[in-house]
Amino acid sequence: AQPIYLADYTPPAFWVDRVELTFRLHPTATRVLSRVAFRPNPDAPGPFTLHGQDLTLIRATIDGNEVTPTLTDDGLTCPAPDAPFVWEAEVEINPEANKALEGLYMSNGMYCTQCEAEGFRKITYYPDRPDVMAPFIVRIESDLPVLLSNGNPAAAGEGWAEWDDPWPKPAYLFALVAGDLHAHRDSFTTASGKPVDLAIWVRDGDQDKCAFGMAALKASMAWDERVYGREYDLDVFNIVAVDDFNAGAMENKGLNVFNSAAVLASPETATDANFERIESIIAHEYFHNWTGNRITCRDWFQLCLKEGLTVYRDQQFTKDVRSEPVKRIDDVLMLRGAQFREDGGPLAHPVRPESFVEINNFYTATVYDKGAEVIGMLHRLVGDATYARALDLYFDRHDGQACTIEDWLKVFEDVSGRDLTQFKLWYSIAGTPHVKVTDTWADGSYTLTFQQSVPDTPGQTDKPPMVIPIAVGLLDTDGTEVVPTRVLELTEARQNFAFDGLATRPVPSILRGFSAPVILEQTVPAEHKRLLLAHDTDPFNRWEAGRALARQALLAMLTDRAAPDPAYLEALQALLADDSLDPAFRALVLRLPSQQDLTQALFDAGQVPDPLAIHDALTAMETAMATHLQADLTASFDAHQVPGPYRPVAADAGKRALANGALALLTRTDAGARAKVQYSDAANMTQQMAALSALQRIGAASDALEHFHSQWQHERLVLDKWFGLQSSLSLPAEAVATVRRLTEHPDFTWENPNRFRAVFGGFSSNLAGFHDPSGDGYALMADWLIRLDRLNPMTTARMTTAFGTWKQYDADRQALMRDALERIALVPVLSRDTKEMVTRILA
Ligand code: DPP
Ligand code: ZN
Repeated sequence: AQPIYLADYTPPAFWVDRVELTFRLHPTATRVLSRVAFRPNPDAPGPFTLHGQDLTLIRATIDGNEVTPTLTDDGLTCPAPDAPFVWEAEVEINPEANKALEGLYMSNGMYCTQCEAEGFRKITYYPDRPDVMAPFIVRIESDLPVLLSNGNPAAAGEGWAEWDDPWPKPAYLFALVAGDLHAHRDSFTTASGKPVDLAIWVRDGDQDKCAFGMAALKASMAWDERVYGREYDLDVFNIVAVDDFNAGAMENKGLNVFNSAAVLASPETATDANFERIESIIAHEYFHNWTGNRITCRDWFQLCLKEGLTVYRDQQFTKDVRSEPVKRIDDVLMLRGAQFREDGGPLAHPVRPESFVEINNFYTATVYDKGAEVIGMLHRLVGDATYARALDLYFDRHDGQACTIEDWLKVFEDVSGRDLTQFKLWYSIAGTPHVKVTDTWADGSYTLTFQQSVPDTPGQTDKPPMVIPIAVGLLDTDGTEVVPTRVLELTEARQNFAFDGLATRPVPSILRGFSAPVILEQTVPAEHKRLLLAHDTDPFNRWEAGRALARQALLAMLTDRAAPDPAYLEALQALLADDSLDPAFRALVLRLPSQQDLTQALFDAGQVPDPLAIHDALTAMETAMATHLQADLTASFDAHQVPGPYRPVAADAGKRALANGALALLTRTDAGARAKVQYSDAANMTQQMAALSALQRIGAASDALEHFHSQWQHERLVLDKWFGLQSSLSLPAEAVATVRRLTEHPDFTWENPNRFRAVFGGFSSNLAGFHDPSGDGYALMADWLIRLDRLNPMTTARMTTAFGTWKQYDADRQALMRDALERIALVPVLSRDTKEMVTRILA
């Protein structure tokens, strides 16, 4: 397959004015009738071509006259008038055979679609590109009781229903659902007084898991009105939960389709973390109605235009409804864990990629999360008022259009008067910038010197300096803030910033709030880290200082066989007992860097990470924490039990997070005594899972696991947790055997992406298990990726990232991983998706 280049973009040769579709649903032989009004584009004349894939063409007409199109590799072409005309076609498709879960497919007897990015071409012949936007009218014929599509309900009768979506949309936002579904209903009145009927559609038995999602939807609708001035624009908003889904959720106009794991929740079956994730995904998909649907992407290279902005908006929403500092820390953990890792390896690519073979491979942490960081920096640089004016202008100027990053930046330039040429590099330069900082003190003047550089990435070397907003504050050595936060704009390769009029040499707090997605290199004495941990007014940097102390202590254990640093333990002790601090924040401070973080830290320090040694160091540190902080952890555990009925609110969740963080540590030295009690007493999934995880981490969970399986064997989402917990937390020596055993379990329904990801996503996060020196973990993963690729290329390709850091390891492991990757690459009928990924990883 040939790559496609951003530079080759040409507008469509034909526009579409109107689409009418009729679906005669049948599990193995669905007929799709299309009637599409085309109009030649005078600005880009060219042949009439339509995309199509896995379709059986029954007949086609142009203006009522039968035509015989020429079928091509990716669709068809046909002579067409040089004037507006109506194309009609009838095709047959087989939803039941569609296990790739793109296009129209079946999941537990229900029909469902997924069209982003290029799934619509598996439904009918059409210009399946986002810059072709049109209103859709859809008729569904089926005996199933619930028949849904985009837009407003138009008419319905026995065995049919019609839907009318007046807002022009690209084909990737098309959706159809048909099934025996039950509605959880509510309503919302928009700011201008328009009523909207809301429904979450689920399978029988899931009705009790919708209330939280519905509340989140209403909160999102109100928030988007209040903060961005954006009202909803249809009479109905439907959400459907589907069990078989490749991603989290999809923002189809008026008919969002959700992975059931991303919407269904009850206190008994979902954890605090699940509730929070559901809230943010509901918000994300709802916010797409304006940032994605009303204003969409011109081409798939512009994916970050909608995704970066919508992630940024859902992050803002969560900060508003929960805790701002805690959300910022969570997001940075995510960014460093996934995006920095991607940016530092063979899969690095710019926020706006310039070429791809398969677009599905670019729904990445870089496009989404670094894309959101770039918008955060822009917001920080121009300030709140200008940001708000720029967004208003964006919505005014581009409503109904398919846009580019150039359009997006132009509204900021027009509103702020700034030249954003250098800032735009954030969209085209891959790799995480390194910012080295040094300081000097002379005559009451304190100077910070920054040096920036961006490492080489595949296809990119010798990178120019970027615009990097660096939020800085200064403390004195008693911990009093002497200079409040100020945003320095680093634009040169090397730049000084002076602070005058200080009485004594200050302690700097740099990159407050993680004001830019960069790797900060600074030599900070341990006593300054402790000072910042105790006193910084910026909660992010407070946490960051604790994190740095933990990392330093762990690296000393790994490289110098040092004992766990008592000064670190003391600093933690003070923090644990500080009841003025949000328990959720304390829970985050208590959490050690992950195996992934330490792997990266060792690699950055020029060493070869040993997964087993990293696992052992973390265990030793946790044991030391449990021993030295036993009284404090016990007090925290006791003081943060939440009595009464479970509520998924941030305040309660924070207390549970702190108590359960303490529990995990205490379990290291009490042989699981507390965790076993909590497991038996647990009245909600948060408490039950926390206890089970703590037991699994010390290898003492077998009884509880058996109990858990029998309790929850009929709740598929809970069963995913049972699989995931074992693959991700099994002790290193047992992990490969455990995963193999899980794949032989009768409940391992591997064609279901959630179940597959629970086992193999969990396994790939269990670094000491996955990187077993025998290479058995790699071989097992490769076997299953090869197997899944025949059915589901999208999920397979994403899971190949388990091998994405192979070059960081020792020669033996590298050779074993390369073998596994080459074995995948050599499969004769490998999908384009997986082929592109393994080729990039191996390059
Ligand atoms: N467009 C979707 C989302 O990010 C991807 N499935 O919301
Ligand atoms: Zn999105």
